[in-house]
Amino acid sequence: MERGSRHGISRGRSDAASAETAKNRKRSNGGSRGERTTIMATERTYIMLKPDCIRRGLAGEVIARIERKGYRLADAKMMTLDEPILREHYAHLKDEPFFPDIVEYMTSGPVLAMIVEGENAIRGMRILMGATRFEDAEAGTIRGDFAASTRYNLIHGSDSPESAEAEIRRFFG
Ligand code: DAT
Ligand code: MG
Repeated sequence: MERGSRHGISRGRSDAASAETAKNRKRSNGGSRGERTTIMATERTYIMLKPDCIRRGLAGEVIARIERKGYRLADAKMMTLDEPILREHYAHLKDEPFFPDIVEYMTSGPVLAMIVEGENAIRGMRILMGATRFEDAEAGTIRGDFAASTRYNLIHGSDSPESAEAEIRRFFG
């Protein structure tokens, strides 16, 4: 019954993600005694509630959505960011004309830095968050429901296994 194609979904994923999946691949004892000893493929992703999310009192709402999805908070801390860490974190945007605005916004108040853990949590959190451009973020997503601006978009989430690892190291060392 268990065919190779079931695991074929890992094709096309990055090596790191595939390795993670292989390491944690679902295992079952066959269930003949009704036991459920399934080990899920887990990932850890870096999630950050941005200053507008904290200021607007939406942290509880957003964390509730994350927890209702079935993900767990593995770690969390309030932080105030400075420009050097933002230059690292948003290195891919440092030449954009709006980069100074991002720095101003992201240093305007505390953020809540979190490690979120769960099955396929990296991609899953990006889906819960919604699209980067606020006009593309669908209703039902965090950004789609609460953000009316691309800059003030409430939440950051790692976009790949590589960035999740680097960002967790950056913020939780
Ligand atoms: P994401 O946060 O969805 O990973 P990103 O990494 O491309 O998106 O950009 C980081 C943040 O920079 C984004 O959350 C908001 C801001 N940003 C991106 N593109 C922007 C734009 N065209 N105008 C204003 N802010 C932008
Ligand atoms: Mg990003």
